[in-house]
Amino acid sequence: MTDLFAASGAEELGPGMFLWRSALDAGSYLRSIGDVAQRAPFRHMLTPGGRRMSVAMTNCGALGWVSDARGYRYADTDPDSGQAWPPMPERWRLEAVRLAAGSGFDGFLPDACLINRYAIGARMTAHQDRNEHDYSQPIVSLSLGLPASFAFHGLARSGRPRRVRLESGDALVWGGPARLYFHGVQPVGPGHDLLCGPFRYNITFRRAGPA
Ligand code: MD6
Ligand code: FE
Repeated sequence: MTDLFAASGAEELGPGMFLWRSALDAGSYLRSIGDVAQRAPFRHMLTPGGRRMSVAMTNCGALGWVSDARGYRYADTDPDSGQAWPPMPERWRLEAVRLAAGSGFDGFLPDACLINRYAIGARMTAHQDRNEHDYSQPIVSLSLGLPASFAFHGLARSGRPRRVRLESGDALVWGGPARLYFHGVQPVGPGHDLLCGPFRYNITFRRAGPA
């Protein structure tokens, strides 16, 4: 932890990666997730390779991340309903912008918010987030519910990753030199969270379209 960020409460995991422990009111987020999911239900998308993802997903905001046989991309409508994604709650947007600024990324303009739901055993294999237009914009990632081990490499997938345990209420901000790091989530272990039950939720804010 550097002295600079110790005062503000963030731990600098590496260049461009900031971990804010216990930064969030998990209960308030969970209620808003329920509102989004009522209009755009969680679904297990197909990978371009034809596998069903173990993580269930939905989106809010102007653009939503989707995957199907045609590939990964952002879409301005929910392919299951043909309707626009539910709006991004303004409180969420403000908190994402605040966390980004507190991590040194001023001027974050999120237009996409992906909500991941992990049941016990669900995981995410190592990937890069590179479907966005502007890599100068950071990613803000919020964790709720069951803990998970988040693994990150560098710019290559090879080698042993570093691991960090993400707990309910933690926020991870990354950008700059870390923006294109490979990363993934180890299978979520059995457990029961007081608010979220047998689930982990991850909310990621991104600038997907041109700034
Ligand atoms: C997750 N997160 O924590 C998956 N990507 O469930 C991500 O894939 C991710 O947390 C980019 C930046 C932050 C993230
Ligand atoms: Fe990612």
